[in-house]
Amino acid sequence: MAILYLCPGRESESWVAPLKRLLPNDEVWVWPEVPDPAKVEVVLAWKQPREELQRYPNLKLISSIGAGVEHLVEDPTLPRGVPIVRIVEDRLTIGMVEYVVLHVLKRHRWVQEMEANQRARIWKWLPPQDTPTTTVGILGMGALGGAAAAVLKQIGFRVIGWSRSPKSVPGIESFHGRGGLEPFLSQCAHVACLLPNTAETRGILNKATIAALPRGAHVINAGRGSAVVDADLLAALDSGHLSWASLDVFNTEPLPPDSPYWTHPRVTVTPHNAADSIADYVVPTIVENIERLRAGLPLKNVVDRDRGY
Ligand code: NDP
Ligand code: OXD
Repeated sequence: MAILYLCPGRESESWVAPLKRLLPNDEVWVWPEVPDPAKVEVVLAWKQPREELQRYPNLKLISSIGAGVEHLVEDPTLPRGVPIVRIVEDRLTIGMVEYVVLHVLKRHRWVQEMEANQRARIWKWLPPQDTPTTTVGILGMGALGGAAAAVLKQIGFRVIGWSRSPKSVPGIESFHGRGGLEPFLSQCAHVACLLPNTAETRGILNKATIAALPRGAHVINAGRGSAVVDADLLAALDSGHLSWASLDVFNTEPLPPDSPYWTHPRVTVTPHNAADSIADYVVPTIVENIERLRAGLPLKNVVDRDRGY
């Protein structure tokens, strides 16, 4: 079998080395060097060129090398019967939990105000905010959102979650579906968006839904930039309706130099590095799926193409 690493623009060596080590009897090729397309049975893909995946007549498995899969499910030329899997892995999850907790705590403990005061040599006591009565909402209670919710709960916050399907998570009030969105948002002092990029989630943080947040709320987005209508978010920051936005993902990446986010006084920009796929840890999970494929066992972390995630 040949395994093809098809991730244009990403370095390949850290992926190819563990693949070769764990699959010594298989060929591992790095696109665009494909000696025999008919031998390719597994593709590891990230932002692959459209139509490229049609070139492999014996393809049996497509694995994203990240948690997100919009680059795959939105490619209409993808061979229909081939399963798509994605990454759910502890290091990735820990990274996202750290990111969400970091940004919630920075606001909760007035870090931005205190840093500004330090720069101005101002000794100013700021009142502690009460943790158990501060509500953090998680938009997208999946692998990453669910883990962040659990840690925030453990710290002592009141945590609520919103997802597509109803959930029953002890200690976390759950909302679901379009009808549950505004009742959920209306309670959030902080809202962290960890939604995938799908037709249903695009623009979900817009003028109307942002207006449903309490005045002074803090928006965190580490899912996908497409969830946010930028003009509406900026207007809410400028009017004071939102106190801060912590943004790791953007409608255009890299964030263009003229984006108002760069210089906005109440925005924290990070360059889409909330959580990274680290090859040494992710490759074994992909290899497990390859072994399952060979053994005819059910695959793990299968994507539902129609749902889009
Ligand atoms: P999951 O598929 O495990 O979770 C997605 C969650 O979103 C689920 O709870 C799902 O609901 C919910 N959801 C999806 N569509 C809707 C909808 N229309 N309405 C309400 N809820 C919806 O994904 P992960 O947690 O693993 O990852 C989430 C996203 O995080 C990825 O898709 C990726 O875009 C992003 N990401 C960002 C990174 C970064 O560095 N910034 C790194 C890694 C991932 P339900 O549970 O009912 O299915
Ligand atoms: C992912 C990402 O989807 O890094 O894994 O954004």
